[in-house]
Amino acid sequence: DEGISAFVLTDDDVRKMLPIRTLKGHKGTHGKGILVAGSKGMSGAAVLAGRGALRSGIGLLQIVTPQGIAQEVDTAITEATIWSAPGDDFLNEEAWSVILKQSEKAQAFAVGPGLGQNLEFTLVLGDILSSLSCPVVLDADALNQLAIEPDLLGLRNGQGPLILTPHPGEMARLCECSVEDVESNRLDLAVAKAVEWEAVVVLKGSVTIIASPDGRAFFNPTGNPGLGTGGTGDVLTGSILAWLAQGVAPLEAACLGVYLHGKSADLLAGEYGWSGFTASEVADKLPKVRRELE
Ligand code: NPW
Ligand code: AMP
Ligand code: MG
Repeated sequence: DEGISAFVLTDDDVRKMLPIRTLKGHKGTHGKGILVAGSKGMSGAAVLAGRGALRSGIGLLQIVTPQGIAQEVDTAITEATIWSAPGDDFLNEEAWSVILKQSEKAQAFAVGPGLGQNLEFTLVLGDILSSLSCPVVLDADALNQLAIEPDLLGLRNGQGPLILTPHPGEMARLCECSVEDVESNRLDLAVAKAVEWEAVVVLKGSVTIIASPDGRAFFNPTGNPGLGTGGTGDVLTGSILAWLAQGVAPLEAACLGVYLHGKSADLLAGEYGWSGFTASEVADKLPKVRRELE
């Protein structure tokens, strides 16, 4: 489409997006991020997103998760602090008071991995979008809630930056079309929706597209089919959260997150080929690929 400026991300582009560490930096200056994630049977999504955030250098990670799985999440991810919110299997509407209490000092939020389908959370999502002025990443079940209740997006209304990270199935639900429609029209659709929703749209897939609300788009050249395994998207969400918390601007945080996530998978593919590495391993290689880029 001649109206769209699209670029392929390079090492040089992404290197410039990395936050600079100073000798006196500490966990406060490295940023605090809040992850709202997990439900019964999907505590792993919260753990993997948390791992993605920690391996991307977040200063402090706080996880808001239903009390029924809080112990599991706490045990699995030693470095994060856990805020258990009311709810055995899923977060309920009382989660908002916990999130609000945590929001004061946070630089960024990520919401959605493993939350499950739970209508009570729709109200919480509305509060998040209308009240939090720091960048908010919406993934997985937060996107599914948006697909059911599209009016929620209007609540953002310039309140603060928004980043959406749909895979083609989630994008199809959001756009009320088929996965085939999404896949045959990826660039135009990602850009149109980024403009319409005033959000950075990360349309995941074999070539992930990062679309900016100003109409630009970036193709990600890293990654491989080994990423087609459970939990890799959750790791990406946590990683983007961490770049935001470290002060990287929304579009750059999305590009940085996607690019390094793919590089990490490419490093693993060098050892294992295009299958058999896991989402946790993708998270764990992030510092190494970041180091190689610096
Ligand atoms: P199909 O089958 O091809 O028609 P869902 P989910 C499509 C959590 N997780 N290209 C595809 O459609 C997540 O965080 C928890 C084309 C497929 O059927 C969520 O909260 C884990 N199509 C929750 O699970 C680890 C594609 O979308 C459908 C596509 C549900 O998320 C796993 C699947 O999407 C998981 O992350 C592509 N590249 N990608 C844990 N350990 O706790 C997807 N589709 O129904 O949104 O299910 O993505 O698994
Ligand atoms: P999710 O479906 O939310 O777990 O996200 C899957 C992640 O794996 C996204 O970052 C996708 O871009 C990535 N991914 C899936 N399949 C491929 C592929 N064939 N090539 C490169 N990346 C992929
Ligand atoms: Mg996902």
